[in-house]
Amino acid sequence: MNNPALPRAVIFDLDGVVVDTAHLHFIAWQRLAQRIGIDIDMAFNEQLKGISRRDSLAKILAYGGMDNAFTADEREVMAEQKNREYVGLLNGLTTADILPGIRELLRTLREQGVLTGLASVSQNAGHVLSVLGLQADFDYVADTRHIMFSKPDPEIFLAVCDALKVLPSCAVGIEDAQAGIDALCAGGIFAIGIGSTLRGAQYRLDDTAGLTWAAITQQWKRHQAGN
Ligand code: B16
Ligand code: MG
Repeated sequence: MNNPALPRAVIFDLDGVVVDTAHLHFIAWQRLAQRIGIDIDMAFNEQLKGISRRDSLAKILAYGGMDNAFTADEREVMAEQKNREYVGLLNGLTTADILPGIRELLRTLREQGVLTGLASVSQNAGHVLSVLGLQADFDYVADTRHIMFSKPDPEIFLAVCDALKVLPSCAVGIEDAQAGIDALCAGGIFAIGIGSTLRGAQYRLDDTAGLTWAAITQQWKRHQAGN
């Protein structure tokens, strides 16, 4: 099937695309890592973006040479501690933390009749959306309980396409994580990357401020034309 002249759906990542929570995940992981003697910095944190809680902890332990230092039960406790820390940091979250241009883009997508989906691997996604009052802005929010594989596997994005009844080739996905861009590409979804270091996206922006429907459709058309 040929791709439509305009995208039929836009699928958003949450942390780092809709809301400025990516640094809160980092702070919570950094505190946990410090307690067990592992130093992580923001460059390392890039590897944790879009990665599930359990897989993030595994990456941190491997980075600190502690792959085999803890039992499965101890890892569960550590992941739970990180989550408590993160949820505590979310107490300070307000609508001012919605990233620039996102509210306007969501409004325009509604006006244009373009479907909206959320593909976050965060188990706190529902809570964050409700704090921000954004629940009604999404036609479908991925249910992480039914997602088996973490990004860069395309499963979560394909599940959202399925629920919205839109072919992957008719959708756009917006991501701030390399794992997320890789997942979109693997799923055959037009990838928009937010961040200066991302590779492989069809369109890349340094931040969300320029993320307008006009810019998205312009890039979509350019891509369809093969430019
Ligand atoms: P939680 P996204 C991801 O959300 C974050 O990027 C990642 O840092 C975090 O570890 C993951 O959610 C799991 O979050 O511990 O709250 O379940 O970027 O997919 O919206
Ligand atoms: Mg993200």
